[in-house]
Amino acid sequence: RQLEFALRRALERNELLVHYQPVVSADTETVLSFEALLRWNSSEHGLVNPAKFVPLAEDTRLILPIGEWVLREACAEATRWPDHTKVAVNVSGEQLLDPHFASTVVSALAMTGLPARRLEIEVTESIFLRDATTARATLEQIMGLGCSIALDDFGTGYSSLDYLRKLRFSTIKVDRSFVQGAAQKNPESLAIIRAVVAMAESLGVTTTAEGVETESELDIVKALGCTKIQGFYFGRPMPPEDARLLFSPRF
Ligand code: G
Ligand code: G
Ligand code: NA
Ligand code: MN
Repeated sequence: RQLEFALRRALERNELLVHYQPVVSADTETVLSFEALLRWNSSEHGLVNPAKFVPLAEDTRLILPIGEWVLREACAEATRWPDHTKVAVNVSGEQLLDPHFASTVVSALAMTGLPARRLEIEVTESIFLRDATTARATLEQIMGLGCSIALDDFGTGYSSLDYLRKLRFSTIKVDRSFVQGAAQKNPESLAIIRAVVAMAESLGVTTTAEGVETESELDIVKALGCTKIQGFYFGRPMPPEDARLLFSPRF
């Protein structure tokens, strides 16, 4: 395929970029972290949607070199932020099951000088479907380095609670579909967010409400007790220069 051929060249042609989306505290509305989100500006295909090229990168295993690049790029960028600010990097199953993944993380931290406690790795439930034992072992290695692990898109996959018992996630990210539902007073969405927040609290895990776009969505997820908020309401994924400005005093 043509897109695959172009993606093979994307790294060396410097066509890949990382954008950063703020995650704020529900209490103080200050920035706690940024999620790194990959973007591809292809010379042939223009801006390509990650929903399209990330799966292609996974199928072709190009996600391995690309993911390594994202990790280094994001860690390097985070060294410019205030010391308490984390960066969250998405990692696919292909990356996590790669035997070199842990050493990729070690070298990204070493090369950039970012302390491990400032790097969060985001995984989805789907990584546990293929080889849960290896996935868990690798995540434990990463946690051993001092990094934290977030469980992304919670509630949309298989939602086995088994890995919540076995792994110490630092954050559960409540999928945007529940946030939207809750703001529309959908009783099932409300009940599910309540249950997730209660479970997270008793496990000592924080919760991030994803995809908060409106004030009514913000109000409801705050009322439900989510600890962190991410979404267009506070900021879209933005170039690193713009993300840095969020730390500068405004006039
Ligand atoms: O950026 P956007 O909001 O459109 O993201 C679309 C999808 O691509 C999300 O599911 C996100 O997790 C995934 N994605 C974005 N950046 C990365 C990345 O650096 N690595 C991996 N593996 N997935 C990513
Ligand atoms: O799968 P993951 O949760 O990693 O993907 C994050 C995706 O959600 C990115 O594509 C990002 O651009 C998108 N996103 C983040 N905030 C919002 C939001 O408020 N509304 C919508 N529609 N999408 C969002
Ligand atoms: Na994510
Ligand atoms: Mn998500």
